[in-house]
Amino acid sequence: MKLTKIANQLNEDISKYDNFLILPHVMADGDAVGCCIAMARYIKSRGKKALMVMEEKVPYIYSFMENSCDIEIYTPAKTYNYDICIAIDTGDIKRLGKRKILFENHISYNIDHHKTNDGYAVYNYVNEDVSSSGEIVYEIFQKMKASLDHDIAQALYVAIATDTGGFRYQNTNKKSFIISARLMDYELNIEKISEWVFERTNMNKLHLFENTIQNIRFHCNNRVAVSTLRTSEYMHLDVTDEDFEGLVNIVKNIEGVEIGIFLRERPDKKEVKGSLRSNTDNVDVSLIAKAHGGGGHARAAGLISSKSIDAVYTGIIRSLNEVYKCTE
Ligand SMILES: [Mn+2]
Repeated sequence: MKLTKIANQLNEDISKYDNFLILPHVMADGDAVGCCIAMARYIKSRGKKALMVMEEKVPYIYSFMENSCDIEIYTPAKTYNYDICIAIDTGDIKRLGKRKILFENHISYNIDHHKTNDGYAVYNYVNEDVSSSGEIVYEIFQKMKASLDHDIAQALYVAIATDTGGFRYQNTNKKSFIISARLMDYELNIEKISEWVFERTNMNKLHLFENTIQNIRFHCNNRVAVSTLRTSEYMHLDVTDEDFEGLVNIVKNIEGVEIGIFLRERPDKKEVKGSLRSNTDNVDVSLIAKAHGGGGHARAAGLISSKSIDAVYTGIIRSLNEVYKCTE
């Protein structure tokens, strides 16, 4: 679907229907949380009911936006009454976790920027040429001539700022700055937002840093760096999924490294979560991730696997050995 078409369709549906569910992907990041808050708050401003339904609670670093809209953690036993379901920043239906059942038999929207998106909704808008879903949601609002407010602008700014790594990653483009500049019209407190989202740390996170650095191993003439965290290494710490965000950057940022990979065991779910980053146009990590059950972007991709951490590690290195034509 084209941007104008999805915007018109959504505009009509907001006028026509009363109850909306807004869904970010599992282990929601700043883009997903920000976009969903913006969308839920906007729909509510049109006098309709909009509930953002999360798989897990809002990560602490985004909790300062929690009161901007109605948010709940998904309860399978509960009956949700709604007409329309909107997934944002969610590359495929599996990324909705247990909530994928909410998507069935309803009018559904899929608004996203992951190039591996397979168009799983009734109405799909996927644009892989933008930095973030935040840019897309902003443009949809523009087309709809939506009136924004401080909290909507703040949520969209967080979406764009986090997916661009604070306007540092390769996906940062002119439009990311222009849209962010326009959002500044709503008197955003950039210092406060940045402190919440980018600056804060704690002792538990420092322990994760320490172990991540200790476990770094190199492959393919030091062009590939991998670090791992096993459950046994962090079970004693009071950490949640969000505390592992960004650890992949430790390996990605090493001088000379082209591919940085971070793998960790998730204790409760008996699965392995992997983050893959590429510093080069020569290697598209979304293809490597896809080959191992994940997806994402050329420079940043991820996967969740039910195999052992050693099996995932070996499999990924085997794929990269083929790409780099090396043997270790
Ligand atoms: Mn995103």
